[in-house]
Formats: sequence, structure tokens, C-alpha cells
Amino acid sequence: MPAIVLLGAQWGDEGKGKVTDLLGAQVDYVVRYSGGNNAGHTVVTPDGQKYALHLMPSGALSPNAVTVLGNGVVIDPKVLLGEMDGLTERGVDVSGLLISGDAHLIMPHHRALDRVVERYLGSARIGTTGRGIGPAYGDKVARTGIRVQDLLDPGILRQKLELVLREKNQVLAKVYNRKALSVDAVVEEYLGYAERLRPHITDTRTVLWQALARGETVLLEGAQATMLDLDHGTYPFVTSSNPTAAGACVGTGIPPTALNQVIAVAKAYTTRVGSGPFPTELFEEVGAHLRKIGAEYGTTTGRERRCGWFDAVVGRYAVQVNGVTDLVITKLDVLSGLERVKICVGYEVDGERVEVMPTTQTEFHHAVPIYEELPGWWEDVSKARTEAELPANARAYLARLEELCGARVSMVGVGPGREENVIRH
Ligand code: 2SA
Ligand code: GDP
Ligand code: MG
Repeated sequence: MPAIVLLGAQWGDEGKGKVTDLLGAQVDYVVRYSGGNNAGHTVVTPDGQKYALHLMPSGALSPNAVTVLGNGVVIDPKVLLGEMDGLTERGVDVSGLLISGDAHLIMPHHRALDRVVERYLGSARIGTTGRGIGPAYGDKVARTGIRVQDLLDPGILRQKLELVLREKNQVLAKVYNRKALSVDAVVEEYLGYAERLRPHITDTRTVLWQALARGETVLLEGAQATMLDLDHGTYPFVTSSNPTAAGACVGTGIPPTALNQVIAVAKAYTTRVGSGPFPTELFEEVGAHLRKIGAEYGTTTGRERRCGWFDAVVGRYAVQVNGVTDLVITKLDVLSGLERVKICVGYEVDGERVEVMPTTQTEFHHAVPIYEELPGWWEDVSKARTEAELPANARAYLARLEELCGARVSMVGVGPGREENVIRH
């Protein structure tokens, strides 16, 4: 009864969507367990069609995989329905999507607060995607959230909304000088979504337990990544959920003992979008080169991604915190053509060498990377499908990443396409 977690090892956009899509043909269920439409997961099918998925699990393009939004996801129903319509227009069948009644809804006040709070934070802003994610999870924790199941009970929906807007409208109007929201208008809008979502809403926990009991394979697809985890990431410059492996259990109801495999996806270098510390960030030509060749722009917001060298301290940390069994290194092709490649093997923090994540964020902000330099390679690796077809220097680079991170590299991405991989046996 395999349950597999697939997650990001760095600060996101490692290529999780591509890898999930690739595995989609071999699994029975693909389940999102955290985050919302802050995620942007890119899938490029063999016929060259590109899909940017935000809420739909990246198994959507695998006809035999059932897609599920687990209880840990926050759902903006307007965005979800728009995405479902867009996929339907492109001939993708989304009718089988299952949505947990316990998932929380992103409401208009969440979007409004996300944007206005960021503005007020000024230079201390998180650099959120502005999709209402933090405020929605905040209400969940404060127990004032509105859940998917509330869409099925108009009386409860109104009652909860009246209560929560009593406070949020004061905050919006009095603190932030923004327009208050009308309960009637929001109820009417959301009841419209309810009609369309009703057939998809179910007890996904039981569905998944039964699937596992039948011996079917469930792939739990992470959004964002380890270093953006609310508890284990670079707080406060994180997202408001738990993308790490433990979050896959909380966000679906699948018990920890049912997990058999944890696949962590890491880029052959590092990117980050939004604010926060990033020790190996490159500001000069190499950073711009990686951004250009790697097309490093946000899949959801189009923002420029910050680029830097591979950070093996982060890699090791991700392996530890997630219990990683397999590493997938993506975008190796982007490093072709560099004279030398660097790997961060440790940090200097206040004059001391450390090889593990510093204890405090202040120390992490001050961490200066200690690099190991390896010779680069010039060859185009995008046609390689076996390890033997990779240049020796690229093989040496991968071997060093594997050694430093402490987990086996079982696949290497050499291009955005579903087939553009080197599978290691
Ligand atoms: P939020 O909106 O509250 O989750 O933002 C909090 C931090 O989390 C980061 N974050 C992301 N980082 C990388 N990729 C994400 N998805 C999109 C993509 C991002 C985009 O696939 O490219 O298009 O800009 C994602 N979502 C959230 C965010 O940058 C904040 O640092
Ligand atoms: P995710 O959020 O982890 O799913 O990643 P994104 O889709 O936001 O960003 C990853 C980007 O890299 C997408 O544009 C992918 O199509 C692309 N990509 C994934 N793997 C590879 C690879 O091995 N090589 C190249 N060149 N691009 C890749
Ligand atoms: Mg992404």
C-alpha cells in the first residue's frame, strides 16, 4: 500500500509539477496536501503543451489518476473553477476531482488583507503571492475559518461570515482604510460556487484510506517547499502551511506509518522568489545567466526569481527534516556552459564554520557560504537519458551533491519535457 510524498527541497519551483506529472501514469491518486493557488506547477506534455497548475494537482493530465484536494489545502473557489474550466476547454477531464469538505476557503477578506498588510509592511514585507494564503491559514488557526463543507449549508455560511466580517471589516476600514465587504454579496457569490463544487466535495480521508487498503498508490504532492515551511523554514519569510513530509499526513489524514517513500525535488542550483535570507544568492552575471537560461520567473505571479548556487546545507537539512528516500535533481541542463560550478558545503557564521542550519534566523541572515568549486561542462545534456550519456564533469557534480546531501539521486531533469530525464538505476 504505497503512499509516496513528493516535495520541494529548497525554496520552491524545483520542478515538482513536472516530476508529479511523470509519476502520474504510475499512481492511482495524486493529492495536494498544503498551500493553495500560491503554487504554480508547470507540466509540459510530450506533445509540447504547457500547463501551469495552481490548485489542480499535477496528476490532472494523467487520465488514470484520481486528483484530490486534501483537508490541508486552502481553496479559492473562483480560481479553482476557473482552472477547471480552462483545463476542460483544453480537453482535460477534471470531473473526477475530489475535494475535502474540511479544506478551508480563501475568502475575499483574505485576499484584501494579504495585499494591504504587505503594503503596510514596506521593506519588511514577506513578498507573498497576494493570493490570501496567510490570512486564510491565520483564520484556520484562530478557528474563524470557513470550510468547503460550509458551502453546503447556506445558514452556517452566512452565520460564520457575519461573525468573521464583523471583525475583518473593522480592520479593513479602520486600520487599513479599505472598503468593508458586504456579507450578502459574499454569501451570494460563494453559494454560486457551491452549486458547481457540490459534486466534488467528499470525505477524502476515507477515500484515501480505502485506496491504500486496496493496495493502490497514492502520491502526495507538495507545494512550495521545505525552506518555506511555517515551522522548519526561514520564518517569517515562509508560507503559512507545512510543505514538509509531516504536513502530508496532517493535510490528508494519511498516517505517518503509511508513508513508504519521500521524494525530494531540488534544482541543480537554487532559486527563491519573495523576500528572506538566501546565502548563495548571486547578484552579478552568473545569477542573471541562470535566470535567463533557466527561465526563472514565477509561474503564478511572473516575478523574477532570485538565483544562486546549490546549497548543500539546505539539501542536507531537507533530507533530514523530510526523511528523504530519493532525490530528484532538476534543471541540470541549465548549468551547461559554465566554466566552473560551485556548491555551498557550509557557512561561516560570525567567524565560525558551520555545516548545519544555524540555530537562529539572525545567524542564518549572516551566514556566508563556503564554496567548493568543480569544473563545469560545455555539452548540451538535454538529449541524455542515461547516466553514461552525461559528461564526466556533470556526473561528478551529481555525485558530489548526492554525497553532501546524504540521499540517493534517482532521477535528473535535463529539460522541461516529461521525457527529458536521466533515470538512474
Ligand atoms: P504566500 O503567498 O503567503 O504563500 O507567500 C509566502 C512566501 O512563500 C513564497 N511562495 C512561493 N515561492 C516559490 N514559488 C511559489 N509559487 C509560484 C511559482 C510563485 C510565483 O510557482 O513560481 O509565481 O511568484 C510560491 N508560493 C509562495 C512567496 O514567494 C513568499 O516568499
Ligand atoms: P514547481 O513549483 O516545483 O512545480 O516548479 P515550477 O513549475 O514553478 O518551475 C519549474 C520550471 O522549471 C518550470 O518552468 C518547468 O517547466 C521547468 N523545468 C522542470 N524541470 C526542468 C529541467 O530539468 N530542465 C529545465 N530546463 N526546465 C525544467
Ligand atoms: Mg512553482
